[in-house]
Amino acid sequence: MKIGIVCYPTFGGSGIVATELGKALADKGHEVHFVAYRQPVRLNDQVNNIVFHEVRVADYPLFEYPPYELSLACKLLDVVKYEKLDLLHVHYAIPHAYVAYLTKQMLAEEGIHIPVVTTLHGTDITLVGKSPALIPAVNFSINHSNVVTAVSKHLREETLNCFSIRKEIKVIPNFIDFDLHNYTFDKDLHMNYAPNREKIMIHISNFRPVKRVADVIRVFVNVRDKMPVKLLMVGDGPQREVAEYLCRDMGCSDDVKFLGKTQDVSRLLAISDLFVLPSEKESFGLVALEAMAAGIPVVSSNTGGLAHVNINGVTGYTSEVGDVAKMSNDAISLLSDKGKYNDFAQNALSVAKEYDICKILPLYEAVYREALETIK
Ligand code: GMT
Repeated sequence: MKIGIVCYPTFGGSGIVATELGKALADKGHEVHFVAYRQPVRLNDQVNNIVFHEVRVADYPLFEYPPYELSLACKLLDVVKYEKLDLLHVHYAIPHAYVAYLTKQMLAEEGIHIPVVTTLHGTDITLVGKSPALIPAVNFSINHSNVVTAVSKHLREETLNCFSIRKEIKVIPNFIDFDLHNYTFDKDLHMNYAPNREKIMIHISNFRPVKRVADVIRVFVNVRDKMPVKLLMVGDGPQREVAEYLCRDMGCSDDVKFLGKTQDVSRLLAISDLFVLPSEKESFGLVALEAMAAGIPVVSSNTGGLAHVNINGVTGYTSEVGDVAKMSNDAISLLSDKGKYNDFAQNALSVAKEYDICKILPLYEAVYREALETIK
């Protein structure tokens, strides 16, 4: 098949899922065309069967808000027509689903019919989409997609509860492509961050308020009261400074490294002992799954689909959002009991293997076939 994939190219789970799905499809022989305003972060190496098309947003002094949607629709029109795509798979409802609808309509005028698959990821529904002013557009674009998928049951339920959706929403969970991740332990890197063989806790996110990074610091400080430990804070975003100031206030800056954005999370996960994800909301929690794939137990909140990925008492522990005391105790109990730690680490890896891309890719291919049927 010739598939057009539209995604946000930034350091967010939806872009990562889109990119790694596209790579796997290309590997299987499909021709994949990524369309985004920048090269997606994990589309770093040249892969057979993959073409990247950059959307250049028109810039003109009159435009206080440059029309991204229009530029994307025109780029999609061009790519579908000249690359002869079979279907479009758009990640993140806003604005990609309604841009795809516009493209579909423009193409129909020319006698070209292309189905659209929309994948809902989370914040497009839970945060952005629930702004009352956006609801009609989200309803419309979901209802006019040929096939709709969501990355967890929880997200499907939330979408059905909050919007007026007439379409079936299929659940296709996120996945790990083990071939794309190298979880080899790097002794020098470990020594660099934990010179006295301290345990390493790690958090990776885009530091938006929904990630509750201050809770990560508070949990870390409680753990550090009990044992030698270091914390790696990976990523960047609006709450990074807040977290840095909190570290200074709590006197733990020497033990916390803010590493900023990095493409190579696998190397950092491979040297870490515990992943912390206290999010307010998480439709799935792909980053927790990536940690589990590295064999690291997870201490997290129990929000949304995250509780289904990080299984309480098996792959780690889950707590109510904001329950720093319980998260701290859970982290201490895991890091101080070697036998328990090893069991949880093994469980984390086994559960991650249930989400191997080999199992998930056929589900997307089936959805594509179904979408193609809808236009026959
Ligand atoms: O929350 C983020 O960091 C980014 C966001 C996105 O859309 O890129 O992530 C959402 O999609 C991910 C991939 O499907 C999910 O794993 C995340 O749980 C989800 N984030 C939220 O629901 C807050």
